[in-house]
Amino acid sequence: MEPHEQPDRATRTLSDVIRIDAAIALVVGGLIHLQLYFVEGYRDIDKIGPSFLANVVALLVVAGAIVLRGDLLLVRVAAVAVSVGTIVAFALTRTDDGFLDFRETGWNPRPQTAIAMVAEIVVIVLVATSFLPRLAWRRGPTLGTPVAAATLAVLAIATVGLGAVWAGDQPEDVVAGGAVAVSIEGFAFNDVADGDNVVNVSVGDTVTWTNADGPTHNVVGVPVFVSEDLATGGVFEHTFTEAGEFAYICGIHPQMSATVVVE
Ligand SMILES: [Cu+2]
Repeated sequence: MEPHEQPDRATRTLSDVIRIDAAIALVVGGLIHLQLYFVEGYRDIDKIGPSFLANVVALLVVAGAIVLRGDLLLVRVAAVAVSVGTIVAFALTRTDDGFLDFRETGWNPRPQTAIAMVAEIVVIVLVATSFLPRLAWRRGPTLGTPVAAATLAVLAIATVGLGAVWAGDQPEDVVAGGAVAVSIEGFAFNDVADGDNVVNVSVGDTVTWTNADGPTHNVVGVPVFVSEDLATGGVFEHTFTEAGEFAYICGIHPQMSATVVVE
């Protein structure tokens, strides 16, 4: 094709489809964070909760900007920056230092983490195609006002609607059993009796941990007691046969720490 020749209709349509898909991928990434915030209890975590909301807002604003003015370099750079930032934040939470005092391991929470990461990578790849001359994003007319308005309306309704549904869909309180019960809730270990993260028991007592959170947690008190991964409602028990102070953490979120004191 000659440099001055206009892209044919099929190529222009493809470029518009890619552009809308990039906006949808951005919104998917935002919805994942919105769901984690409301349903999975991330709103209870200092700094991470607000940062999830900030991420949702950033992804939505950029998605809207891409639909309306994806021709602007600034908008496309912002889309890539937000996606790369999300991936970097994910990676930092997997390091020993964590991110915003928060650590998480592996691909937890599943499957949201994997979906969000795929969405961010899809955004970066799709936006990158807009730098190819043939697939350049233009300011109309093929992506006209009706298409842009309809796309934005669908994305906005999906976000507000799902947000409203999720805001009302709190994890139900799980009543833990056992003589001494610890509820894992709000990314913390809470003695059911007094809410404290230290439980006092006598030798021979059994402590029962119940995961009342959305995300998976576990109980790691090496070498005395180690649980499997506990999904919501999952229960772990351990009977303490020796006196002592036993510190433990969640192996998935190592900032979650607590102690069992056996007398
Ligand atoms: Cu945990």
